[in-house]
Amino acid sequence: DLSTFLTVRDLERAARPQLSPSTLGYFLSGADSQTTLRANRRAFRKWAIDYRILVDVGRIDTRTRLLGREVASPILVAPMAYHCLAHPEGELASSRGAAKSSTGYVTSTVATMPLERIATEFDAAKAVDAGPSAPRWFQLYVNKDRGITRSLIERADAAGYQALVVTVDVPIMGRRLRDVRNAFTLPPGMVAANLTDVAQGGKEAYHHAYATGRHDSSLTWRDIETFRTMTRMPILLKGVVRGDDALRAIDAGASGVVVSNHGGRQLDSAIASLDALPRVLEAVASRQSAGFEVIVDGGIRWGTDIFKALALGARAVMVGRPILWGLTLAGEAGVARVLQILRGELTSAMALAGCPDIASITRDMLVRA
Ligand code: HOC
Repeated sequence: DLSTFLTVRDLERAARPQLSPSTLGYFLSGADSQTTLRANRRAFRKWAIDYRILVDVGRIDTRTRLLGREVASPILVAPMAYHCLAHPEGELASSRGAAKSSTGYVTSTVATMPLERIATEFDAAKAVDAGPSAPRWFQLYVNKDRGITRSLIERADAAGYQALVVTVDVPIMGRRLRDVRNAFTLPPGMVAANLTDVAQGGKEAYHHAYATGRHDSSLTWRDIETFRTMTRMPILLKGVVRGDDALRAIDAGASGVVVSNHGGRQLDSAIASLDALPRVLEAVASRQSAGFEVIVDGGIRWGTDIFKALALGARAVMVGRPILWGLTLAGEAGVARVLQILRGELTSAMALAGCPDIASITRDMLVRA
């Protein structure tokens, strides 16, 4: 009975023993000493909510706008690899869980289901919901063979994805010690379904083979400008932590950035994403680039974390590992439960803080803890 899980932590506690040590290690790990992994969580504790009293909160409205469209809430499912490690239906189940919760979903290049099937599943599940639209975006890893990259972009375009999220914090793979020690690999028969260019299987994890073989470490700003000319989809850069890089993203034609350090899985000792958010916003504001979206991910585990990110100025948040815990426990329904918990907690936080809508979650709602 999923209603007995009251918090994301409850789901995590129950999901962990269901996974093999190798998969659990892959999902949980940060890079090296995991300093950034921990810093992402700690950053939220540095802020306290300076609540208002005697505001009419009889109706709480979590709707907001994202890339010019109304969305039901400022929550998106982050792109994550290999959902079939958590549940046999993999991304088909997670995308249905998101769609039925009217929550935006970002399909990973290294999904274990074809991006077209994920799109169809998401749209079919969404059709039963009468609420505002939930976006469906595609995350891109760039291949050395730009023909393959072009084909991925064209497939995402053709499948009706509404934005391209280019990951820019993986010039090389971060070293996750548990993965090295466990010789992490995909089980026989499981593949990165959208990357049929590289022989898969064998004893080395696909993504290591991909990272050392086909993944392009020479990606630069010029490539982002090129991608801009290749698709109708707006482009967001994921993995930005510096103000000057956010400004360059605007110059390169991006429509937004995801302030992120890849869940602490890439550069260990990188700045926590929530700590990076204010300076990115400040830089973007200096350019007065209306409509440029700033999203944040990394360490979101409570509705109050979402509240804090929004108060600092983020347009929306991406949620990663909690989705995998829900998926592990109960597939689509588990993902929906995670999103219900987070949205419920956000709604409660808004009521208790005297913020009936997203626009009222302003910077003055936070003080240093
Ligand atoms: C470099 C090509 O996002 C993770 C994944 C990494 C997938 C890398 C694939 O494990 O954080």
